[in-house]
Amino acid sequence: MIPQAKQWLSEARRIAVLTGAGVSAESGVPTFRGPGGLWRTYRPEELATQGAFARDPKLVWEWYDWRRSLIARVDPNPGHSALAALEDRSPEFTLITQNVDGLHERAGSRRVHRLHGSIWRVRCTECCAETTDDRVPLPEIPPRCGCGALVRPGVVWFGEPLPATEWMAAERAAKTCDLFIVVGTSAQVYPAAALIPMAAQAGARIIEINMEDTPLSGVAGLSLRGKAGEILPQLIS
Ligand code: BV8
Ligand code: ZN
Repeated sequence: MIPQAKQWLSEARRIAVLTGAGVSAESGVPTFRGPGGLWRTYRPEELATQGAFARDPKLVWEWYDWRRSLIARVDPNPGHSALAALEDRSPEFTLITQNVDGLHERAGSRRVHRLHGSIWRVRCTECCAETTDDRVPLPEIPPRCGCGALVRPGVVWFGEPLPATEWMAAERAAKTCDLFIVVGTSAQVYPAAALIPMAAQAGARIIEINMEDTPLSGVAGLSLRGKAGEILPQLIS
């Protein structure tokens, strides 16, 4: 399967990649739905919402502060680096990520479309000022804006629309690429997962890299079972 995937890679002119939490797993960042992905007894769908934040901003920020402190201690893994190397040598390359950890950027990826925002951005709930705040741990929880109001994490919560420019760029890449590589996502969160059938519909070849089957594995022409940090470097070697 690897030789076939390498062949597709060499023939591709326009490459798009969609990543999920699985590409950061080997860096030590727990995934959302896999083992160790849970935090205390909560599920992401219970905490990553406006309702949870309105009810208990302190609890939601404790979760984000825990994740931020963990992410600050880890490094990009060979999977992130392989994608950065692939960008450097491909004429047209678009990286679309659902991750908010910033590890693609730290690995050297330049054109990254972050569909779900960034855990390092914070936005004021009153004056909407958005800034980068990468202090770990946060000096006060929940953190406040200079105007005195609460700030929220600069991520897209369940029930919230994705940033329009990022989504449009992702759609355009899915519709125009000739190779779409899906790495480390359970393909359960929409509209991000819709990019996969969208690319297939537009005639792109689909390669899925995952430890296990996903609901959209059937759409992939090639499914490479294994760790992203091991498979991606093989693909670009
Ligand atoms: C919206 C940011 C509308 C926050 C996140 C019912 C049916 C269908 C859809 C819905 C529904 N009910 C509600 C919806 C919509 C909802 C949704 O999709 N829900 C799902 C749960 C059913 N979507 C939304 O709400 C979206 N917004 O629809 O708005 C709208 C429109 C207009 C106007 C107003 C409103 C917003 C979705 C974004 C939510 N925010 N994150 C934060 O991070 O705190 S989503 C969250 O899940 C993360 O971003 C994460 O990236 C994402 C997806 O998870 P994965 O990345 O796939 O991670 P997961 O753990 O699931 O899987 C890991 C995979 O890696 C596994 O497959 C595993 O096998 C693999 N793996 C593990 N290790 C490795 C590996 N693979 C390779 N190598 C390894 N080493
Ligand atoms: Zn403010």
